[in-house]
Amino acid sequence: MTHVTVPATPWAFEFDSDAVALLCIDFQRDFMEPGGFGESLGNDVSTLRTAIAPTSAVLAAFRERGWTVIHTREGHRADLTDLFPAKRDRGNPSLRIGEEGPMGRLLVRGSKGHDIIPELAPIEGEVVLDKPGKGSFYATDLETILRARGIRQLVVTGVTTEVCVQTTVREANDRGFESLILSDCTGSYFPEFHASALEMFSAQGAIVGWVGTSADLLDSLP
Ligand code: TIU
Repeated sequence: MTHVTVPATPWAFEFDSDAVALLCIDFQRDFMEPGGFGESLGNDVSTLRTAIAPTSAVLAAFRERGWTVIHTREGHRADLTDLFPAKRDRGNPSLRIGEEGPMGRLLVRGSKGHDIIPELAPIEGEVVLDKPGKGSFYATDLETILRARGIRQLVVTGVTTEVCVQTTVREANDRGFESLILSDCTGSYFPEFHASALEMFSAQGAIVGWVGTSADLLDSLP
């Protein structure tokens, strides 16, 4: 077991290696590549790509040390029985969830668009968690998996900062888990939302969590 202290905002984030997990949230083609769900909403998906290289470095560091890695994917059953009409019918996208796009059916499990991008693809032994909502705890067994392994703290990466990352770290916080959100390993289609979500996490004495960088984390590892 290794004890690690990472410089962070509002103060250092400390964790034990056997009680921490790296969470990689929704690095899926549907959000990161043209032709997917993110683009159907009118977004420029290239804005998220800056998160790939730093997340890849953190992933490599966790893998080298044999520390827990968990990947999440937002998506639905092929028959869409777990898709609320309120989610399906929201807004005026060019394609709706479940409709056929260039990467298969949008946000449907098993389609190409639902896959995690090859740069950050899971490897054998890592947890891959499918979720129907924005939060990673809602309607999943994530809390059970974390508690079964004695995990109390999360290093959080993923997209998008103010949607699935924000929802997940708030859910984690209310369940007693502590999160270090890596600013350069998260990304949003809206730079101003990215910046303000990060500020909200660590304000008021880490009311939701801690914010740091991949460089500070990597420099802190033995
Ligand atoms: N639209 C958007 O910014 N995000 C999502 O719909 N899902 C995730 O953040 N994964």
